[in-house]
Amino acid sequence: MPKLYEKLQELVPQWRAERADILKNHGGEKLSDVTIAQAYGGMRGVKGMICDTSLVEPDKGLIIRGYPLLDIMELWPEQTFYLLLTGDIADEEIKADMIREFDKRSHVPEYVWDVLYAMPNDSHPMAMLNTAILVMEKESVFRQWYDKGATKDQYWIPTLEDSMTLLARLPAIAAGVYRIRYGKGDLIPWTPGLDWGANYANMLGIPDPEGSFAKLMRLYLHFHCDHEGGNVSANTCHTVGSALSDPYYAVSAGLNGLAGPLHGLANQECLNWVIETIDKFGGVPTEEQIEEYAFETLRAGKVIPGYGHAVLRVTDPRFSGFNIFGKQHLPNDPVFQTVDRVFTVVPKVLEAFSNERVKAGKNPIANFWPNVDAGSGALLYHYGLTEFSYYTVLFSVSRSMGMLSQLIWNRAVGTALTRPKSVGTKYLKKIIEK
Ligand code: HAX
Repeated sequence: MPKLYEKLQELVPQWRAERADILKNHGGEKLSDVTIAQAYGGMRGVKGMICDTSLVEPDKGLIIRGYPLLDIMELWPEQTFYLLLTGDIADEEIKADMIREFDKRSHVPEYVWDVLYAMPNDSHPMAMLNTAILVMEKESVFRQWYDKGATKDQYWIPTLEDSMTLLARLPAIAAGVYRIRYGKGDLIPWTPGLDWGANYANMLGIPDPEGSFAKLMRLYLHFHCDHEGGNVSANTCHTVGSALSDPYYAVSAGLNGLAGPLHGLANQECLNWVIETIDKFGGVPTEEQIEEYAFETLRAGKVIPGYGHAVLRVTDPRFSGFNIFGKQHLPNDPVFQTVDRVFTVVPKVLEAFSNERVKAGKNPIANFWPNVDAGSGALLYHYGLTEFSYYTVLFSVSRSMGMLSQLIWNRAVGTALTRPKSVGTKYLKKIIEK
């Protein structure tokens, strides 16, 4: 029995007691008000759900179970998942237990490969990944337990089962998507005993004589794991899961949201913009050239990908962490150098452009700073992972840890079916008249 399961057996009753106590004694207290602008504006800032796995502070960024991300940069993804769920940092013994558990569950059924090989060869890698996840739904232990009449208080157990299996298989599936979609040759099998991140790196088939690409993959998978509960993918997974759809349905739904250009897909667009800048100016551009191209992009009505955020109001610590990695491992890489230079120029450009927007009666840009996607692509590119359209798949493998840990937590405490109330324009007009 994995140590994670034992730990959760201990924690779940405590979470339930805490929830019951809060509901009984404080259930009527108000969490937030909602304005009409928020209802039109993607419910930004409306506090309407509970998420314990992580928190995003506008002025600090990602905090996983109380630990600011940059304080726990060294964690391996196995520890990340354990931390998201339990709040504890797994020691070496628990980490080894998690590695063994993923090892045991890592075999991908043959029918998944049949489906992936049958997909059109211009399919988006995200569509391939999500299809592979959905096609495995028939194996859901949650669905089997539910059909056999499991009780509500047991739901988290088969949800954990499905989550461990799905996570264990994701690196092989995602690496398979890469090799199939981009004609990289045969699939590379999972290496027993190797950790989740290094296995993924190895199965992609990127040459890595010094093991630094595996290090990057562990970091990448750790950094993208979660971003509290309200972002598009987490919120979608939560909503679908609240109908007791099993984890295969729920995660696939969440990842379909991650495939949107304002969310996870942005990372394929960021590197594009950086490379375009290099191509346009024939090498690492000067600060003046970056400024010129940034204004050109904005005045053409486009966004600067990798900058701005719905919640953050500072440089994303994930960007800072990747920057530390880049300075250690690839300081002379021209793409990395350009990303670093863009960072010194674009916030000022966005501020100036935001002022122009305001003068023209438009919204200001709320955040001029880089988000996670601004720098990660340059690192991947350096190691030879140059297919931009694949980058969101890497993000997805990682983010599945966050979505699944939130799903398990919600099943454990018995969060209700999601059902916010919508209102129509007539209703708005009525309350405006009043
Ligand atoms: N470049 C140009 N304009 C920008 C901008 C940018 N980087 N960031 C925001 N704006 C604009 C918005 O488009 C919006 O304009 P309109 O009112 O004309 O629609 C205005 O500034 C106000 O937006 P905001 O309040 O600052 O930001 P939102 O919460 O609406 O949007 C986004 C947040 C991340 C979608 C936005 O900053 C953006 O489009 N950034 C570029 C794309 C990107 O990097 N996405 C990845 C985000 C990280 C992530 O979730 N990864 O999964």
